[in-house]
Amino acid sequence: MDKDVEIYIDGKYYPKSQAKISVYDHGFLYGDGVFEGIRAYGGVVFKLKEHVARLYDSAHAMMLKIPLTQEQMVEAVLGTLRKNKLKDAYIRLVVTRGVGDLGLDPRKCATATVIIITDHIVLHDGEAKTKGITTIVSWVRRDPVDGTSHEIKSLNYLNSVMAKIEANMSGADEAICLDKNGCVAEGVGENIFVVKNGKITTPPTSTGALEGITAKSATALAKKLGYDITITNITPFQLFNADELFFTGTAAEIVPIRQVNWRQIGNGTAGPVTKKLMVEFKKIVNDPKEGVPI
Ligand code: PXG
Repeated sequence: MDKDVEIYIDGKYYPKSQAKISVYDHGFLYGDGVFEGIRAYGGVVFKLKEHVARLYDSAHAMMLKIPLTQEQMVEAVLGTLRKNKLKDAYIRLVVTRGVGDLGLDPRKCATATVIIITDHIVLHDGEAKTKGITTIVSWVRRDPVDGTSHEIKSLNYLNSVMAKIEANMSGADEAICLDKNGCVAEGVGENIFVVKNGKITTPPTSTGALEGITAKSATALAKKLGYDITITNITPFQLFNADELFFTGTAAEIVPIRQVNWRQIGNGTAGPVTKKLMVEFKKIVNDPKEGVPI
């Protein structure tokens, strides 16, 4: 765990202790950049091409030019994993606007900085997966889609960080964020799903939620199992009265939610639909058809 991993910065590798960027990098000064969190399971990088495509979509929305093609980026990620001899890993892909001056004008940044961190994955204890986690609905609203929406996976995560702090201070495991109209958007780094009377719903991305790659997989699995999935507005009331709730995300995978603002959800443990989806998800993560082999 404390081994010094080799980190890719602009085509070169540096040991973790020497992997550094300039304090004039606009990713640091202004949060001007994009990122992806990706996982490798048993030698397969789950949905690597989809994550890279989303990175480029985020960058395109910010008019940030990435100095590699998507194919070169895929190869760079695989190369970094091979260099570190990792088969199960957490991958953080970061592209910043690059080094500029002390003004926010991106035209001062000649080239983007590309960083690939591949590290050992820190697994959370199994209790969250079997019993479910506790949550609070945070006062921190998701930025609207015409603001710094989470549709763009940018380096500005203060919105999520503020909500996470509130969860921490409340003794809850995670926070749920509402959109500006008071409907449910997502977690701080997870999408959210509701199960009620055998039907599954999830909020639209128009509330400012990220279009989650794990959410898409979970949706496909649920459909395969015969469940109806609808994208619709969800109120906090509907969360409180759900039969089951679960989060999806690269870090979280599929995790049951057993409490929202001190209200018990369903029978207060992982529900049957969530459990079925967790089993199916585990089966696909290291399938070469679902990702790219290292
Ligand atoms: N919403 C937001 C705001 C996210 O940042 C998700 C949903 C889930 O998306 P995916 O595509 O991963 O299913 C995310 C993902 C972290 C961390 O360190 C956060 C994410 C990914 C990886 C790590 O908290 N966010």
